[in-house]
Amino acid sequence: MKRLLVIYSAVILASVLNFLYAQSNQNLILNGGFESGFDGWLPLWTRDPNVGEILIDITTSRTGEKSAKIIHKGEHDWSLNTAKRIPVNFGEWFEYSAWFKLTGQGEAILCITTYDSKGDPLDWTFAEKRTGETISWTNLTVRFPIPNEVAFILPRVIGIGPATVWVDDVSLRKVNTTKPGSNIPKSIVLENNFIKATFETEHGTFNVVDKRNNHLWSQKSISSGIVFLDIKTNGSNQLILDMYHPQTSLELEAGFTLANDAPEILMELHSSGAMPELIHFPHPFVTEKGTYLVVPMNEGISYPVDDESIKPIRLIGYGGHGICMGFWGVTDGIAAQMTIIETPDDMSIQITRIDGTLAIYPIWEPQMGRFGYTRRLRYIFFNDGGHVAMCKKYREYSKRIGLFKTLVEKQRENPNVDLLIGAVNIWCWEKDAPAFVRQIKEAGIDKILWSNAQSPENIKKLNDMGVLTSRYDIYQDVMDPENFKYLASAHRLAY
Ligand SMILES: [Ca+2]
Repeated sequence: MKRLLVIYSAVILASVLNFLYAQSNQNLILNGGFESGFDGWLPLWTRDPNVGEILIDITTSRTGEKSAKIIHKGEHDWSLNTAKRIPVNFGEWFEYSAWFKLTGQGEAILCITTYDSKGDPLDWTFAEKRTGETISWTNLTVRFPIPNEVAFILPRVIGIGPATVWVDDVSLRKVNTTKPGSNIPKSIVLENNFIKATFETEHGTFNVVDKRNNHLWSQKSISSGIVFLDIKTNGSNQLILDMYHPQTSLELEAGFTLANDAPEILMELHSSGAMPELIHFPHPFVTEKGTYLVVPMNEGISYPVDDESIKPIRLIGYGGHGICMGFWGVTDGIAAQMTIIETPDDMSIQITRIDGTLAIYPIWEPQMGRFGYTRRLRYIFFNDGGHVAMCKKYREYSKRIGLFKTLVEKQRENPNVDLLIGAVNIWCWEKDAPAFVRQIKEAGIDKILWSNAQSPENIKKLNDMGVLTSRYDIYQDVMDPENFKYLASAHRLAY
């Protein structure tokens, strides 16, 4: 399902959330319970031909006597649309709800398609919520405000993959609200001796000028689904955004604080409550051709941002096969922008492509199903030093949080660390490792880390030759085997 880029304008609501649970109005969906057959609904659409059918099931219902039953055998998506687009106004709030039963591998998704005043679609799957297989009738409800530029909405039930899905009691109700409040400025400026950061309230993006070299760092909005409710300042150096995330029904507050005496902005994201979906925020800084990303994946990788062979990828912030240190950055070799992830435990970074060049933004994940603790990022701007300046900055930060330990300090505890410094890391399945290492040494390589398993006799021979021997052990799967059934996959043996 392709999601169209939607740009939300800021909405001020004088009293943000007291209306959410206010008395609901009438159901705007005709025949949401399918008691009159398919009155008010369009025929089922499927992406692949001849893979889906829909019927009224008179043996299964949540209320009344009937429900809609969709039998879909295709791998791709299907859609059941209401027949009429509903005219809406900027700032109005709605509650959209339906009940589902589902068997099979696929998913059912409650969502809204938004349209502008010309009738052109803006977002095919705004305010979506989804379910996989259910045990009994399951409710999906989403509450959302109408973003600026949206003139019509079309409530839909869609799905993806093979499944049998029953739908009943679909309702869309306008929620009583207070009207949007006074206007907010188009932009808000945070400025110190180093940088001038202008927050554009229309798109929710920063333009940051580094005053030392006049370099402009601009963010571009992604389709995050987040709606801004209120934007205010706290003193001259802090910007506070009140936001709403329809997919999770979470209220969010983001604070951006400019440092007094450094080219740095601290972002803090607060919320509380259950977090059933990921949150994509804030927007990425776009990159320019000729620059390169700096990503601490494994030993560290830099990606030319205009290299088309590099595919978008999501990297976890908290473990192997993700990033090994909590930061990312971009540089032209001199000027640089770096983001230190001060809370990397429940998040990922997404490398994406915007207007042809690579860029990175954060994705926040739940902490045991909830938003949990305050999430923090620190933007840092360099006028010189490129990726080396970034690394030095991270070194300074790692000292502050107690992660820093030099090789000299490690060597005091384990003299073999000396063998590691400057060593090649050999991964090799050669059975006669000593003979192979002898050849490597004859070729002029003195320092060797041998990483693959060998017999005890061979290990001793390697050690006697001055080779550091080790093996790749991971401990993430050391657990009661009874718990394996709760995991998607598990390594049975450390290797
Ligand atoms: Ca019904």
